[in-house]
Amino acid sequence: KLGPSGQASRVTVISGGSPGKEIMRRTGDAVQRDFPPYERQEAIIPMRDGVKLHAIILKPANQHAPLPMLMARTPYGAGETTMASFYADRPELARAQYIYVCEDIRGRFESEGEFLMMRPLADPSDPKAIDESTDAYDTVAWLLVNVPGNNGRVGVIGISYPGFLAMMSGIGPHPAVKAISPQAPMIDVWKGDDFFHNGAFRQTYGYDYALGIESGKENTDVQYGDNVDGYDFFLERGSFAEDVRRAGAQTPSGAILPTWRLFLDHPAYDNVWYLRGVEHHLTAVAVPTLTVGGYYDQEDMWGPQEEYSVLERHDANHQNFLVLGPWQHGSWSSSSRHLGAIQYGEPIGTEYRKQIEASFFARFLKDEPGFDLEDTASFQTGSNKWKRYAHFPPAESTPTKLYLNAGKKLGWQLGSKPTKSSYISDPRNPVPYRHRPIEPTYAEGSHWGQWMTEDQRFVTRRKDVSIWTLAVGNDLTLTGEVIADLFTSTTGSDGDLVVKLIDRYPDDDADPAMRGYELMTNEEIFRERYLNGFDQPAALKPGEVREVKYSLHAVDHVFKKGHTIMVEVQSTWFPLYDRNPQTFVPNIMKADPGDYKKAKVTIVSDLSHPSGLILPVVSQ
Ligand code: PG9
Repeated sequence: KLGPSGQASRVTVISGGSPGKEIMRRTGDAVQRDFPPYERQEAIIPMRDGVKLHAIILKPANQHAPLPMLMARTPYGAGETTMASFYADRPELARAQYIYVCEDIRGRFESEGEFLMMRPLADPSDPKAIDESTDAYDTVAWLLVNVPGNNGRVGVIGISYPGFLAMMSGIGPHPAVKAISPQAPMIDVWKGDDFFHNGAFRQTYGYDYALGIESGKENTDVQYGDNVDGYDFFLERGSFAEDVRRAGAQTPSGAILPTWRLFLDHPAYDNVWYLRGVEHHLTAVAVPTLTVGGYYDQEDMWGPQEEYSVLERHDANHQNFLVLGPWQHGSWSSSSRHLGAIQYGEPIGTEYRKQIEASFFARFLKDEPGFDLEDTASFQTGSNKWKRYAHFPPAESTPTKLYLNAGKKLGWQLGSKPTKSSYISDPRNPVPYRHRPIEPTYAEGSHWGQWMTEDQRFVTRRKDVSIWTLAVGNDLTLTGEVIADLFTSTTGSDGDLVVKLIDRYPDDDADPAMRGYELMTNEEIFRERYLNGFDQPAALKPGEVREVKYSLHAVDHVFKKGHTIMVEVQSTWFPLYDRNPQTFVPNIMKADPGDYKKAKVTIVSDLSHPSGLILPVVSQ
């Protein structure tokens, strides 16, 4: 059965026997690996409030000396799939010999208690209060006493939800926790991770993920219907409230799924989301922390970048490390030499796992030499080279504005001619975010994992997309954060802006598959009702020009000579994001069909409105 986690669902054990010799199949390549034999045990671990959590423990069968424990906590089932992920996703760690522990979190699979999506941190002054951090603490305390042969040190690792749980283990950590690796952790599901980005609701993901995980203790497959394209499915229903109504009873009691309820009742960044925002609680680097993220992570790209940069402010002891690469969600566990159309030239996941991940845990859990990362490792696309930086972004990265000039040209100087570009954004005909048909997120054969590297030519001819270009004369290296800074107006009283930075390959590229290819390097949405603050939705004044400035996240890419830089702006990105009615309504989740109106969106660029992208230029 496919689980909601891309990570967990990619590996299937097709033949077992001795746990030391697993034969595994990954999407696309068959792998047989030999591992030292491990013995499997199950444990029931009491938490401070009496709730018992279930865990699986794998111990190397021929263990001669005390070993550290490597722990993952998960909502996706600590059973076979997750155990296989230890062998398949982290073979270097499996071979290096750790006592591996995988625990079902509260309310999931075989653990007792209630599951709460992204459980907020509890009040630390209340000794009875529980959260994911106290559960990790209690689990470690129990393991130290009850698992013979451990060396008294624990590392915590996980991707995505388990990445968030790894980060939680490092907040008020048990003293035995000596290293954590939050990988693609969601840090704030409203600001930039799974459920909203800058206030725009991730309709397909919010719908699919909550249904997949909250309709029962185990994962549920989500269907839209036979041959139903998600674009039509969500367009026909309209608002999210209508999606929920049409889904019917999702729980035995008939209650609405708890996370759907949160979406419906808390569309803005109120206390419900603020308390779940991990960034507000990161006040110390309590243990060495190796954060890993993908430049093409379709789920949690924001989390790792935000986590690293907040921790960096508290990193007096240089224990905050970052690895970024052109990976989709969790794909550093694969040995692939490419992601969709992007060729890396080498299996960069394997290199990362061997040279950084395995040596990080060996250093902090076993005192072995070899971990030589000063601060950040990043795989730079375009040059296809690993880079190491003393800080991210590196000191030599200079924020430089690339202006939107007249004639749909980009320029390093603001043009002398004022310019305006307009399009009609129609919520009844929204711009698709990827090629259709759009399958349920985790359905078999879904293209969810690769959409961010899709060739954008499928939308560039649309009339509701504005484009500016610049031919690249010399190789242009960008390393750091890209910021959109646009001056826009709309005839509506609400609206969304979507900005993409694209590397267009030349028509005569040496690789025939890449000729004319339009590869996004950065992209993001902003819901303009939140221009005064994420907790203060307000109507826009029709026709008024306002500045919309927001982050398009980090990049490490060389735009090669002969390529073209493109900036694209549009106002819908469907059904990844719900449609903005473009008429201000108090709660978009509950908008009526009549609220969705066409609007004319204008992007202005002149002396007093210098629209452009602020780029982290390293060299050109
Ligand atoms: N991206 C998934 C997720 C994390 C947290 C909340 C909701 C979804 C995951 O793969 O775990």
